[in-house]
Parts: sequence; C-alpha cells; structure tokens
Amino acid sequence: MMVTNQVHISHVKHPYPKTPLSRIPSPKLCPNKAASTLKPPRHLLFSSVMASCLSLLFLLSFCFSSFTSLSFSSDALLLLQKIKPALQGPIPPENLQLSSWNSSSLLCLWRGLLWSHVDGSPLRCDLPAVRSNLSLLSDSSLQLTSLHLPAAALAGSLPRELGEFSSLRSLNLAVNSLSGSVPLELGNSPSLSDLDLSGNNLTGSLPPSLWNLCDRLVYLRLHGNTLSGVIPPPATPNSSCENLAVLDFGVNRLTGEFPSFLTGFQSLTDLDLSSNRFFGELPESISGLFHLQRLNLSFNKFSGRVPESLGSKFPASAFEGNAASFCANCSPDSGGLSAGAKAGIVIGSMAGAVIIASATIGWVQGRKRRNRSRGAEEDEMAMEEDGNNNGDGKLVVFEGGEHLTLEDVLNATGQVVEKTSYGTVYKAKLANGGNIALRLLREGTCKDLASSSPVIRQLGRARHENLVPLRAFYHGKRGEKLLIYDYLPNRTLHDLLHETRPGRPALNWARRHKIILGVARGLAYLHGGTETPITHGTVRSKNVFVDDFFVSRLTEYGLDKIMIPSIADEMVAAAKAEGYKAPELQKMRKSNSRTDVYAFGILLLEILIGKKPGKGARPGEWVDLPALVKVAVLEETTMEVFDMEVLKGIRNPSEEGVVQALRLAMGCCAPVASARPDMNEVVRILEENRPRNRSALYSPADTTSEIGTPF
Ligand SMILES: *[C@@H]1O[C@H](CO)[C@@H](O)[C@H](O)[C@H]1NC(C)=O
Ligand SMILES: *[C@@H]1O[C@H](CO)[C@@H](O)[C@H](O)[C@H]1NC(C)=O
Ligand SMILES: *[C@@H]1O[C@H](CO)[C@@H](O)[C@H](O)[C@H]1NC(C)=O
Ligand SMILES: *[C@@H]1O[C@H](CO)[C@@H](O)[C@H](O)[C@H]1NC(C)=O
Ligand SMILES: *[C@@H]1O[C@H](CO)[C@@H](O)[C@H](O)[C@H]1NC(C)=O
Ligand SMILES: *[C@@H]1O[C@H](CO)[C@@H](O)[C@H](O)[C@H]1NC(C)=O
Ligand SMILES: *[C@@H]1O[C@H](CO)[C@@H](O)[C@H](O)[C@H]1NC(C)=O
Ligand SMILES: *[C@@H]1O[C@H](CO)[C@@H](O)[C@H](O)[C@H]1NC(C)=O
Ligand SMILES: CC(=O)N[C@H]1CO[C@H](CO)[C@@H](O)[C@@H]1O
Repeated sequence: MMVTNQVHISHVKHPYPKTPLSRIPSPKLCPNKAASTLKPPRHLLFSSVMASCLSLLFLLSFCFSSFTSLSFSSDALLLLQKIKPALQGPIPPENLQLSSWNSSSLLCLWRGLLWSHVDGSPLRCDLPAVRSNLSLLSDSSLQLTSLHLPAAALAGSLPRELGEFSSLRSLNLAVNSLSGSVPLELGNSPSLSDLDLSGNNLTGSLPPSLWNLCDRLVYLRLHGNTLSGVIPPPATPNSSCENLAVLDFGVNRLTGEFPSFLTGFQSLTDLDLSSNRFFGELPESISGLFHLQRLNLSFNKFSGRVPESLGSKFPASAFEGNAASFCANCSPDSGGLSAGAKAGIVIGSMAGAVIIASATIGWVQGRKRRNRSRGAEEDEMAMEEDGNNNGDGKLVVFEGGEHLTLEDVLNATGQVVEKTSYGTVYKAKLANGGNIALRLLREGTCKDLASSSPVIRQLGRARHENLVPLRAFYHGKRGEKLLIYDYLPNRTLHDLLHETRPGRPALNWARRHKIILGVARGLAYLHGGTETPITHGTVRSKNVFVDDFFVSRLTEYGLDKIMIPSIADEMVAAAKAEGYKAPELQKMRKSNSRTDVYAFGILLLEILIGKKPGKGARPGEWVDLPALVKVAVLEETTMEVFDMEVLKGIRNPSEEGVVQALRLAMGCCAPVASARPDMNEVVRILEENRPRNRSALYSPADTTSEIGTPF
C-alpha cells in the first residue's frame, strides 16, 4: 500500500514529462471522443476545438502522461493536476474542500466527487471496506461521474479539461467566485447532463459548443454571472435538446432577440431569461412550449405583446420590467396618480412586485410631534379611530421607540431588504440619520385591528437580549400595518452559513455554539418568559441576526398570529419549502411551541451540517437533514455529516459538545411532538455541553483569516 502511495506521489512530481510531439499517441483528451459525438454540420466547430487543443502543448503532454501511466486513475490525476489548481485560484489560503483532493489521502475522502466502475456501477464509498481501500487511487478504471462543489469558495477559473472526463454526468460549481469564461471544451464533454455554474463571476459569451451537449442535457443553469453577447444557436437547425428540462440564463448580460431556437426545446419545464438585455418581440412559437411550468422574462427590453397563452398561464411578474406594452393582462388604468394618492403609494401597492432600490416610504404633511409618554400606547390602542382624523393612520410606540414620530416613519427613505408574499422589510433611514427596520404587512393580510392589536402589544413588550425589539407599530387607513424594529446591519445566520463573501468570519464550533445558544434562549423567553407565551412561528436561519460578537437575535416572532388564516397558511407553506415545518403541521395549521422546537432542531442541524434544509437548488431536490443524519448513523459515518469547519481544531467531538448537540437536534426533530424537549431543557443541555476552548470564540485573527471558507 505504501508503494502505491509513493509511486503516485513521485508521479505527481513530474506532471509534464518532456516528450517529443511525434511520440504522442492518439490523446485521450483531444477530440476523439468529442468527434464521435459531433454531427457533420459541426465540423467547423470541431476543427476550432482541434486547433485550440493542438496549440496547447502542455495539454497534449498531459494527454500523454495519462496514457502512459496506466497504473493511475486518469480521472484522479486530471483532478489533481489540472482541475484543482485551476478551480482553486490564487492561493493561499488553501481551499478547504480542494485540499481533500490529495494524493496521500483515500480517494473516497476527496470531497465533492462520485465515481463509477468501468461497468457503470457506482463506487460504494459508503461501504467501510471500499472507503478504506488505498488502491483505489491507482485504479485506472475508475471514472468520475459527478463533481459537486457548490458554495465552496472556489476562486479560480473553469479549466478546459473539465470537458475531458468521459463519464462526468453532473457538474455543479454554483455559488463560488469563479471568473473567466465558460471554456469551449466543456461542450465536448461526452456524458454531461447536468451543468450548474450559477452564482459565479463568469464573463465572456457562451461557447457555441454548448449545444453539443444538447442530446443529454437535462439541467443547464448559468444564473447570476456576467455572461454577455448573444446566445449562440445550435449548429444543427431544429435541434430539440429533447431531455432539456431546465434552462436558466437569468441575471446575466446576454443580449439579442429572444432565441427562437429555444421554442424547439419541447421538454422545457423551466425557462429563465430574466434580468438580461434581451429585446424585441417574442416569437409566436413560444406558445408551443407546452410543458413550461415556470417562465421568467422579467427585466429585459422585450416589447410587443405577450402571447395570450403565456399571459394567462404565468403571473404578471414573469413579464414585468420590460417595455410598458409587454405585460400580461395589461389593464389600461395604470395612468397618472394624483399627488395626494402619492403618500401611500409604496405602502399601498405591494401587489406589483417591483424591485425598489430606493423609495420614499410615504410623505405626510403638517403632523405635530406628539407627547410620547409611556402608557399613551394603551389609550391609543383603545381608541379605534383616533380623533385626529387627517387620514394618516396611527403610530403606537413601545419601550425604546418613544422618540419616533409618525412623520419620521412615513418620511423615511427605504431600501427593500426582504420580500415575502405577505409583506416587505425595508431598511429605512430616518431624517435624523438613524436607521430602522420597517416590516410592512400588505393590506388584507392581517386580521382586523381589534384582534391583532393585543398580540402586537404583547410583542411590543417582549424584551430579551436575543430578540430584535419591536419599537413601534403603525396602522394605516387602508389597513396596512408597519412594524418598526431596530435595524440590525449585521448578517443573518442564513447568510453566514450559506453565502461565501469575503470577510465572512470563520464559524468554528465555539461560535456556532454561542449563536445557537442565543437562539435557544430567545425562544425559551418567548415560550415562557412573558405573561402570555408567544410562539415564534417562523424559526429559520433567515430570521436570526448575528452580530460581530456572535450574539444572535430572533426576528419575525409572533407574526403568524396576526395574519388572516390564508396568509398564515402561506407562512406554513413557506416553512415547509424551507424544511422547517414540523410533521404535525400537515393536519393542524397553527404553530405552537412544539412546532417551534422542531424548527429549532432543523436550525441546529443546519448549523452543525452546514447545509440548507428543504427545497434544494434544483427541481425535485430535497434536503432532509434529519434523514441525512439517520443514514450517516446507520452507516457509521456520523462524523462525516458535520460541516468541516465545525470539527476544525476539535480533538474530541464528544468532549466539546458537538455530538451532544447533534443528539439534541435529533431529539427536537422527533416526529412525535410530545417526545420533543421544551426550550428550557434545550437551553440547559446546550449550556451543559459547551465547547471547552473559549478562546476560539474571540481570537481576533480568526475573523478574516478564513475568507471564503466553504460550507
Ligand atoms: C495531503 O494531506 C496530508 C495530510 O492530510 C498533508 O500532510 C499533505 O501536505 C497534503 N499534500 C498536499 C499536496 O496537499
Ligand atoms: C481495492 O480496490 C482495488 C482497485 O479498485 C480492487 O482491485 C480491490 O479489490 C479493492 N479491495 C477491496 C478489499 O475492496
Ligand atoms: C467580477 O469580475 C470583474 C472583472 O473580471 C471584477 O471587476 C468584479 O469585481 C468581479 N465581481 C465579483 C463579485 O467578484
Ligand atoms: C426545420 O424546420 C423547418 C420548419 O419547421 C423546416 O422547414 C426545415 O426543413 C427543418 N430543417 C431540418 C433540417 O429539418
Ligand atoms: C424573475 O426574475 C427576477 C429577476 O431575475 C426575480 O427578481 C424574480 O423573483 C423572478 N420571478 C419569478 C417568479 O421567479
Ligand atoms: C407629556 O405628557 C406627560 C404626562 O402624560 C407630561 O408630564 C409631560 O410634560 C408631557 N410632555 C410634553 C412635551 O408635553
Ligand atoms: C419629508 O420629506 C419631504 C420631501 O422628501 C420634505 O420636503 C419634508 O421636509 C420632510 N419632512 C420632514 C419633517 O423631514
Ligand atoms: C483554541 O482555539 C484557538 C483558536 O481557534 C486555537 O488557536 C487554539 O489552539 C485552541 N486551543 C486548544 C487547546 O485547542
Ligand atoms: C453594528 C455592527 O455590529 N456593525 C458591524 C457589522 O459588520 C461590519 C462588518 O461585517 C462591521 O464593520 C460593522 O461595524
């Protein structure tokens, strides 16, 4: 076994043997395979690929080396020599995921990869005997079938060799910082059916070879890059890409008319061309995409009319942000507004989902500053229609919000922070320079004032270190409601866990423990620390703010109780899509403290595993965190479910409370509600099982040294 390793290492040291060109055998990497998949009309393309390939001396010498060293898995070698350095980008710091691709570690421990044997059967890395097999690295018959490193802080570029894996079916490098262009050679990949490069910084135009993949391609996602130019048409006319279901080019800088060849892709179920620079009219033939379930053409420069069949099938938001004529079921009444109507315009018209970069929340004249003494709140709530009926609505302030006036609030300029079906959160700047967070509940979403005001008043009294305090409440004439909270500039737990941004602090176990303990304490307070228990209702990582000291603060608590039933249902449905919904909520709609505990359990798993629960990025994908843990426990690979960052620097996971936290999370996610612990118990268990290394919490050097650590 040692011999294998040594041979391999010594091989790696000489990746590019100096070889005369004449001795190079028919190289695997160059387009033999590609050629066989190309149809005659593509010969032009083929020769350009050939040319670029021939010009790459080093590439050819690599072809040679992989052919002569039959004792190595050529795909593994390709990964080590070409893919890893290119994806990694400038080092240091060394990429945590890619560092596992290492000639001295077991092949099964290389992150993000799936392999198959030559007969197509998958390599069973879940079996301990296979996992510990040292000879796999040198098994030349193993073939890479899947490379998934989403959100892995990859900072390099896409190497052309990505197109050379003969059995690679699925390539997902979404949400990284990859730059450069999509290499032409990727189009020659013989087996690729699922390509996701969304959320990177890819530039340049799409390679025409893309459609060489047409016959096998099922998913193609390039959302959120900086790709430009016209989408090249397939080399063969009337291509149907008959398996292609999802095509997402949204949020790029692509231009040109609607690519009419797309209407021949009959299997499309999802088509996103939003936020690009497409222009012109849609071809009538687009109506022939019968299987389309999701369509987004918003924020382009499309003109003309939306074909009726599309207009009736898809919401107006699928077409917004184009020429005025380009709208579904356009109604001609969207004319001028009187100056008087302007005041409440933003507040009132939440239906059209417009992205407002900066908007005046409202404007009210001549309102005098009121005496905001404590206790006034009760009177105001009691008075249904305040005598001061100039149509402004009412502002009720709570502790810490005494300085706010209606004028301040309505005159604040806002920036949309988050949008949901029932409302919008703004970051609003007060005239005096301070910031507040405004949660605007769309009219018609709340119960009437009489039944919602006692709940809101109760929320206004809740004060705890781990809650974002509600400072005031505005009730407008049209029934719209504004909840005014402290504005917390710092990030949500969701951002911290799932978004790689430069400057993101390292999330070692000590820090994660502090965050989750804060969440637990906040929930325990809501459930038992106030006169009437409050159910949070929407525990999820997006509703947890985390500051620079890893103090967490819950927001959006208690709101489901003031919503009308159909909106409360929508909130439950959203919780389901995000994977936080307790099983018993199928039957019963109202959240309670036990369903909060369930959602907390999922949140704790999310923190430990580093994966986003619920609906995955692709259709049909579902991340069931408790199931993931159960499988890992059965297969005795429990330690592998943890996010790598959690275990970093931890010698004994059960002494540091990591294992206990996993057990606790599974207890909280018990399918039977009565088997779940209550939040006080959760707090106790977390407090008793603390990480020992407290210095890991505050080590200042750690704050930025881990830029882009993967999740
Ligand atoms: C491979 O990993 C081992 C330990 O896991 C480490 O000592 C070695 O430096 C790594 N080699 C490379 C080339 O990254
Ligand atoms: C280890 O892998 C090699 C190469 O794939 C294979 O020939 C051998 O049978 C495997 N050994 C075990 C114990 O599975
Ligand atoms: C994307 O790339 C461009 C130029 O290559 C650069 O200016 C820009 O900062 C990059 N954006 C991100 C988010 O990395
Ligand atoms: C492509 O389709 C058009 C119209 O459907 C037809 O006239 C043309 O002959 C087709 N071309 C090929 C090569 O099939
Ligand atoms: C359509 O795309 C826009 C911009 O890319 C996005 O904001 C919007 O949420 C999308 N709408 C739907 C229904 O997916
Ligand atoms: C506000 O009202 C309180 C009594 O409710 C009174 O003592 C105080 O002087 C008033 N302040 C102003 C500025 O009117
Ligand atoms: C409110 O905003 C308007 C225009 O933005 C401005 O003219 C007015 O002075 C503001 N009122 C206050 C009290 O700041
Ligand atoms: C504690 O954590 C710090 C920072 O992560 C680390 O440098 C130190 O080695 C750790 N100490 C122990 C005893 O693990
Ligand atoms: C109020 C506060 O904590 N602000 C901090 C938010 O985070 C940024 C960096 O991520 C700091 O610069 C701010 O001071």
